Amino acid sequence: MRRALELARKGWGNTAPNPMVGAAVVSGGVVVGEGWHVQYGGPHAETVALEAAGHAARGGTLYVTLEPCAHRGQTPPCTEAILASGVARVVAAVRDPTPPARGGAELLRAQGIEVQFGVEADEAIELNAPFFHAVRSTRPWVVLKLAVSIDGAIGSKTREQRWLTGEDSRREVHHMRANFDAIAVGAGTVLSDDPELTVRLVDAPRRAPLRVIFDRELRTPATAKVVRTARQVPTLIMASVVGAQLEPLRSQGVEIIPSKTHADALEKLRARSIRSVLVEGGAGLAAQLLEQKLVDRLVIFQAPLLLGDGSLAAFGGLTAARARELGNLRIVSRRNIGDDVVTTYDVSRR
Ligand code: AOF
Ligand code: ZN
Repeated sequence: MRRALELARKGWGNTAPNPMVGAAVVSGGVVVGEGWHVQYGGPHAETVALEAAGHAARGGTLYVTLEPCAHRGQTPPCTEAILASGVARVVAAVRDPTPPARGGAELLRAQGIEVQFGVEADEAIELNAPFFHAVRSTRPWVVLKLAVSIDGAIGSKTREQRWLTGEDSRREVHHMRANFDAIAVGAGTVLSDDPELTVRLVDAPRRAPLRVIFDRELRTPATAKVVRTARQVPTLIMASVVGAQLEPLRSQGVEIIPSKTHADALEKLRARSIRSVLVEGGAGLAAQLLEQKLVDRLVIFQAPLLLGDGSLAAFGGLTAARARELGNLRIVSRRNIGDDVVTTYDVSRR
């Protein structure tokens, strides 16, 4: 199953809104076929692995990171390919939660195939978090990513040090971006950093993530990079005030979406099929989203340096009460990237 998860990850950035899925066929103790879902609309992982295995699949076990589908969508049902292959057993990491596709297990069991669930289930759900989240929420899956110093700051007093983390971390951020439907920042970050918010340094995803600015008071300048390039990569501004300052933004292709609150803004994004959002700062937006319980994962890149007196705290404005309520967070993963430490914390439903 771990191999199947590794295969699934090869679909990174290319399968949304469908999940990344990997599969391996094992017979006589050896892997006789492997496959993964390469691209949205293409063949499902199970069918690829079974085809690679051919006759060797007979009597074997199919390991797959998601319950095989029972529906005819863009491709025939995987349950058909499984029945035709002659495998005796299917081990799936997790149930498919989507109404048209689910139910493959029951169908296979009725045909005498043994079906098991639960192997590496947490990993499988984490890998496709937006896919699983979409069936139980009306807002997108929200990941808040910040780069911080040892002393928990995101910028120095004079704000002159723009990069805290190393080159490998920067590439990792672009890799992360490639698998999100949208990348968001607050207006303050646009004013101070003038970011591009595009996927560079890594292979381009199937669809470029949308760029979203949380800008209640419409402070985004018409000269910002995200505005000037809005016709190449769509840029949305979520604003609560609308007025004369709209025209210079709209005329460059920016779309302005009236929204009263952050929660409202997120629901409006979801209504436009945005199922995952990577928020990259700044401190103010980070604190507000955490305060308002609108974050699912916190990804902290910690660089080996200090920023000292007067530096900008990562969650400036977060109340002590909310911090206490958040309590000790569950660590989803932690690893070293170059000289930085990257930790993913679970903040959903807290
Ligand atoms: C995938 N790839 O490897 C598996 C999927 O849009 P369709 O017709 O391709 O069907 C998509 C659904 O099929 C998807 O939402 C999921 O429930 C199920 N399994 N999908 O794209 C795969 N195994
Ligand atoms: Zn399928």
